Amino acid sequence: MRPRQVGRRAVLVIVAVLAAVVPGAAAAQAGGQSPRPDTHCRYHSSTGETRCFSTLAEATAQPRDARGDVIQATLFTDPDYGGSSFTVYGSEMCEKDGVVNFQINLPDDWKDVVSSVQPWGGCWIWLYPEPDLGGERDGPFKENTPDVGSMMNDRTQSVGLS
Ligand SMILES: [Ca+2]
Repeated sequence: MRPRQVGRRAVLVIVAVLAAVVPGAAAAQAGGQSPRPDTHCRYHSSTGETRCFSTLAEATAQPRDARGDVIQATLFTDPDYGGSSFTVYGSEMCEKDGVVNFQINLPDDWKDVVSSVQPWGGCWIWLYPEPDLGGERDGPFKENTPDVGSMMNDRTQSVGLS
């Protein structure tokens, strides 16, 4: 009996800690259409987990996450890498094999807001106006791009990494 009680308490403590460090995630869900200003999230495509912080430096502090996953891309809501950001961690660097190696459907509050992008991990970024890589895409964005251009500005709903 005693070990089980201890275990339950430990779980409660962990839940409380998680709730304390991810205020942005809760606020984004409650807020609806767009991320809160100055919310910096990291999305782990291996697990589907998203965690948000108050600065980009916090969101990208680990070149590799706890699973060893690498940063593949950062998306920004404003031009010139401003506003809120969404950093994608994936299982490995992209290969230059002519196909999209990774794809991400953006959460609802990150749809139709992306204005600038930074590729990492050897990836090129493709932006799509519909979920599941649907619609007429733009890219590849091979380098830091302070303005994704009129075709895809505030229209991205899914992202391909190649
Ligand atoms: Ca925008």
